[in-house]
Amino acid sequence: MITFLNPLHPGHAPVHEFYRGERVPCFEKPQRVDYVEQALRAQGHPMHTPDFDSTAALQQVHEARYLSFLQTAWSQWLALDASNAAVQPFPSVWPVRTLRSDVEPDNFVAKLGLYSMDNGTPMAEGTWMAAKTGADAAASAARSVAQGAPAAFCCTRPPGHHAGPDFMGGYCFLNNAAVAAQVLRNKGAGRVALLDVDYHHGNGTQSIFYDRDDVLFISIHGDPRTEYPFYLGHADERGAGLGLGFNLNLPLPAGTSAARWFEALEHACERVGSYRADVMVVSLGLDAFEGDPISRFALASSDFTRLGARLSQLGLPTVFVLEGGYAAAELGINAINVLDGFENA
Ligand code: OKP
Ligand code: ZN
Repeated sequence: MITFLNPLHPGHAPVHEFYRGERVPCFEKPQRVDYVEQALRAQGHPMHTPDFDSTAALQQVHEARYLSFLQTAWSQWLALDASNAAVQPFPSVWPVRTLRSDVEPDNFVAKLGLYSMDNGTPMAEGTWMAAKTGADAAASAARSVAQGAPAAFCCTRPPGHHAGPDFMGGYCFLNNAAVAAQVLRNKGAGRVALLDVDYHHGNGTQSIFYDRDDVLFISIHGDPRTEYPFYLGHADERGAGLGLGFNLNLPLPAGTSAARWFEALEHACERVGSYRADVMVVSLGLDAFEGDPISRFALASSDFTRLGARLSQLGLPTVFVLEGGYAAAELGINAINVLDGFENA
């Protein structure tokens, strides 16, 4: 399967995040994509550099003031104090209910809070270029499918599905899957199905497309009553306005078996079929894996082959976009299994 690899992902390498109030090494680390790249190369999968600029699609799925903040965030951080080069910025204050988010403050940390949903999304010097080039990789994969490729894989980090119209969060800055869906629409697809199989609900993607009927969003994920991102992803969120009926959440309890997970996948596939999608984007999180250190589903590596095979039965041109998955050493086999399952079915 044609694969677009983000060559600048190693530039996004923050050192620590917070867990139970303590600093711990980042789960979302460059080795994740290194393992996937090694597995793809070992199988002789063709590997391409991003060759399509995502700027236009980014401006359609994100707000302008958020994009300009993200692009300049590191230089703003350094402008506070040159010694900030050695430390990571974190937000410490947020405009929750009754506070104003329409006025952008001058204070950098206040801006960071305005544009963040959590304090779990550390930045580094190369974050903007890594995220932007990752969005380019997603746009490139979408273009290749729009031009007739049966499927394409965007191999990138940081992930994207928690990033909303004007906020970062959950290790995500730019919503790569939303960019892919938007590029497919821009290139003439009438109806795009966007299926998110990451363990965590794709709140950012849902929010971006919530009032639209041209992109059907479906997500299978850990129940937000107990699982991140907590404040979105319930079954009663069905879309709004024109988009009513075009958002489908299938939350499952932490600890759900693979058998029950595949029942939810069946439900998702039925909806993709009834939507009569022209093309599909898959937010391919690999953290439904039984060995994932921060997630609680139970898919075995062989189940990822079954996932790929089931998706191929939909008969749709498909863009796969890598999202989460933190059992780094197993990401290679699990990613390969999805792609091989899809191609060999
Ligand atoms: C991103 B993706 C613990 C941090 C947990 C949230 C998980 C983000 C998952 N301090 N951070 O959907 O795989
Ligand atoms: Zn996840």
